[in-house]
Amino acid sequence: MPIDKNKIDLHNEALLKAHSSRLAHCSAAIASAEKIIEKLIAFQIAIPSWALGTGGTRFGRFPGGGEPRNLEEKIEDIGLLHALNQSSGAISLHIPWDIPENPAHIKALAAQHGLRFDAMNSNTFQDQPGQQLSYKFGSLQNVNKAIRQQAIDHNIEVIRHGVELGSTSLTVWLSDGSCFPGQLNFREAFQNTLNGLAEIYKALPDNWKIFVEYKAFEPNFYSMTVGDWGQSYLYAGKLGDKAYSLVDLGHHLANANIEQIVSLLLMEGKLGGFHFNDSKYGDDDLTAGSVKPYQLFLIFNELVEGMDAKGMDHATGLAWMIDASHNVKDPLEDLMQSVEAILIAYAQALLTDKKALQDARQNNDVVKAQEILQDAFRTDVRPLVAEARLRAGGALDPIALFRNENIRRQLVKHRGAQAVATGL
Ligand SMILES: [Mn+2]
Repeated sequence: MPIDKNKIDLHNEALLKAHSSRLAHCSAAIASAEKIIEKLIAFQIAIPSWALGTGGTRFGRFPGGGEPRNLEEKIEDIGLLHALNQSSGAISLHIPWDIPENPAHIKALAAQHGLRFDAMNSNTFQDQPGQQLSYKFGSLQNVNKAIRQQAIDHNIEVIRHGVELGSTSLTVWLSDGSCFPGQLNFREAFQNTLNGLAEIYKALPDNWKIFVEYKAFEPNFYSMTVGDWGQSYLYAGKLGDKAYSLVDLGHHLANANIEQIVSLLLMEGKLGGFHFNDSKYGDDDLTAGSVKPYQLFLIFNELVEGMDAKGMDHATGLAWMIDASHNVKDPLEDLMQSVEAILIAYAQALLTDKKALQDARQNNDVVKAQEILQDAFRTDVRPLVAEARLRAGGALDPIALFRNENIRRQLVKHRGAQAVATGL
C-alpha cells in the first residue's frame, strides 16, 4: 500500500508553519542543531519481518486485520513506514518464516522501496513442519550430534539466503538452556554450542559478521547457554574477528545496567548489533521508550560516546534493529512510535555536553554530572527529529498521516480482516 508523495507534501504544507516556529525556538537554544539534524537523517533502523503483525502472548493472539500475508507484503509495509519516516530503510529477515522463493525479485522489490537487507535471523528455537529432528532439548548445545548438525546446516542455509539478498550479517539467538538443575552439564553445553558456532563462522563470507545474541531467561528458566553479555562475549572472542555480541534491551535481568554493558562491549570492539524494545518486567517487547525513556537515553549516551571514542560511524557502525511485537496496537503505528523514541534518545545523546561532563567527572562534581545528563534528556528535540524527516522527504507527523489516510482500513480491504502474518 504505497503512499503518494503528493499526499505527504500536502500533509507537510498544512503543518509547516507550526513546525517552523517550533524548530526556530529549538534551534536557537541548541548550537549543534544543524549537525544533529544531519546525523538524524543518516540514522536508519532496521525493521524485522516479524514485527508487522500483531504479536501474541502465550494466552492468545488477536490479529488486527490487514496483516501482510507474504514477504512481498511485508516489504510493502516497511516501504510504507520508510516513506512516512525516512528512517526505516532496512529489513531484517527471519528464516524460515520468510524464505525468499525468488531472491532476485525480492531484492528488486526492496530496492524499489529504498530498503536494504539488514542481518539475517536463524531459528532453531522451534520445530518446523517436516523437520527430521526436534529442538526440544536444545539445538547447538544438544547432546545428540545429529541435532547439532541439523542446527548448523540451518544456519548455513540462512547465510546462503542472505548472500542472495545482499545481507552481510547473521544474528544467532539460541533458546538453548535448561529448565531444571541437573538437566545439563554447563561446560559441555557451552563447548557444543561453541563448536557449532565455529562451524557456522567458517561458512561466513569474508565481508560478513555473526552476532551472538544473549538472553537471561525464557524459554528456559534455570540456565541459558548464551545467557548474558559475559557468555556472549566469550563466544564472540573465541570465534574470531567477525563475531560480535548483540544487545537486546529486553534480554536482561531486571534492573541490569545496560548502559554499562554497552560501554564495555564497545570498548572491547565486540558490540555488533542492537535490538530496541522496552519492558517493565521481563522480555516484554513493548514500544521503545514507552516505559523507560531515561534508560534509553543513558544507553544512547554510552553508544555515542563509545562509538566516537572508536571513530565509528553512528549510522553504519552497528546493526540497529527494532525487536518488539505485542498484542494491542496497530503494528505499523507502534513501529512509528518506536522509531521516533529511538531518534529522540539519539538526538538527546548527541546534544549532551561531553566536555562539561568530562570536567565534572574530573572534579568529582557528581551533582554537575547529573545536571548535564538531565539537561540533555529534558530538552525537547522533537522539532529536530521532525525537521530531519521533512528534509529526507518524510512526513512531519507520520502517525497522523497514516490515520488521516485510513491506511489500515485500506490494508484490511485489500488483504482481508483475517490476514495473519507469520511470526510468533
Ligand atoms: Mn532480539
